[in-house]
Amino acid sequence: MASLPILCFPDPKLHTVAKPVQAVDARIQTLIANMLQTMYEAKGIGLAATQVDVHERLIVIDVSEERDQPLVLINPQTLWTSTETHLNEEGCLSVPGVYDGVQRFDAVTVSALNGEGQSHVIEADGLLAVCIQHEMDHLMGKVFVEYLSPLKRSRIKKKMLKALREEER
Ligand code: K2U
Ligand code: ZN
Repeated sequence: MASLPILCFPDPKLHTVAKPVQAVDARIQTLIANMLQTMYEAKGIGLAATQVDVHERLIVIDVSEERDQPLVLINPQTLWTSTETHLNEEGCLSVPGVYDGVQRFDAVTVSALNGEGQSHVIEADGLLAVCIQHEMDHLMGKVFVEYLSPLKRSRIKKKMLKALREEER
């Protein structure tokens, strides 16, 4: 297993629309293992393949307290969303140090393949529902800062580019 580098906003590669996974084969299963290691090491609760510069529809999530209940969603499709929504404070491994409110559906139902290629349906609410929506946005090339005002987004972009320049010095 290996930890993978995570793309940071405003890297344009984060805006790539992911393609469907064609086969849940050994390559994908290795990628799943590496994404889970990357997510746990970064203390995240979700990670989309887009964030590790692989543009296929694959998400890993673990919202459990003990960090021992990984969820794999391959080619996820939204089947249902609640009418109710709430504003939730979000962060993102691709935008470190930035947290802000995003309006999300309270509950969602999605279908996906698991790591063995079997189809499953997930009925999610609470933090899992928020995380699924956040990760599925990544697969569509959308980063949560795009829900914020242009002024906030511009300030975040400046902050991330400054941090990148300082890192490269
Ligand atoms: O996609 C990601 O970057 C992972 C997110 C998932 C998430 C975002 C918002 C709401 C729920 C889940 C991160 O795991 S959120 C927590 C976080 C953020 C920054 C750094 C470490 C952990
Ligand atoms: Zn994110």
